[in-house]
Amino acid sequence: MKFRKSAAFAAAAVALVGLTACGSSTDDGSGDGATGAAPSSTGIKGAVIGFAQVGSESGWRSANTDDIKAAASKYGVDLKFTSAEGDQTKQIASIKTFITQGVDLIAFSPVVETGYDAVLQEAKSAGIPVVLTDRAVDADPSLYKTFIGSDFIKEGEKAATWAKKEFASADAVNMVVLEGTTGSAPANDRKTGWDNVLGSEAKFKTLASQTGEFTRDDGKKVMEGFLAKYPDIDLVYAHNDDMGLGAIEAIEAAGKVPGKDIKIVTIDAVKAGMEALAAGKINYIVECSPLLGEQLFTAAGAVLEGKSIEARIITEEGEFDQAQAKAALPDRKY
Ligand code: GYE
Repeated sequence: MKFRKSAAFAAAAVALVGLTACGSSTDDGSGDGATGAAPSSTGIKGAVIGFAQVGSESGWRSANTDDIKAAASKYGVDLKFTSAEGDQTKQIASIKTFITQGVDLIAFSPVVETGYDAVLQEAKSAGIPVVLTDRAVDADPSLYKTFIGSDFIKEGEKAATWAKKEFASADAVNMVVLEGTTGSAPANDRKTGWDNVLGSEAKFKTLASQTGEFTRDDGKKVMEGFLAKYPDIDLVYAHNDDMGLGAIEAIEAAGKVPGKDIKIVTIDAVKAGMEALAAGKINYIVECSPLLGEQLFTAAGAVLEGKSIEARIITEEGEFDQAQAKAALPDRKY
């Protein structure tokens, strides 16, 4: 159903101006990728907003949850927050509960891309607007007001562009991939982005690619399996910092030096990831900002005031090597 998602992006290209925080390749290191106008208090103050979170799988997710809760209290939103713990069925059930409760607006970050058509239709029939944050969904774009979040394809492209340069003089690169949650937008798109840049480069050989569920524990376990099977890994591409951090533990336990014997590139730039980068254990991180609270309530406020908003709101994100991580860490917000 890729067609429907591209339709949403095409719509975004011709959408209105005013709320966009368009991606830039530079970053002030503060980790605050969220820009744009502050919410107008008329639409948002006292509004009852249901937010169905993915879960608590990573440092990114914790920062995202904290930011949404903080922004809700800053703007006087009556936030009904649920966490699906990675279970789509549970997430759909809580969206249905929000519909029954008659909340003013529903926001959620879809666990995976598909399977939300019916519940989105239900919200629409009940007259409750929906805003997607962080992750995209493959559904008719008329079923939600906007999708706020990063460009995950671009993130994968940035990671691969670094790898291409880093291994420019190598004849062959043996790579393993720690994928995010299977079927989730960031796992799908970070793979697409990587392949856009390196898919046709024969010298990059993918020895193995497996999900580590975006968690440190699974990243470690999967990496242990890779290390047992392949003695000659040159590069780990981890779809998030937490799995990269798990991989570091596995690599060290195997008597190798992460960042030297085996290079690591990850996505997110949460504090623990940035610390590992500053220590030379991760080699490069592409940023994905979890600070979506301001953008969420700005968009929600506009929707509740009956204003039209952009179909796609993109978050700013940067990239970090070791020196940039060291410079950015003191001001890092998460
Ligand atoms: O990169 C990962 C988290 O959807 C962008 O989910 C988010 C991803 C993030 O678990 O750490």
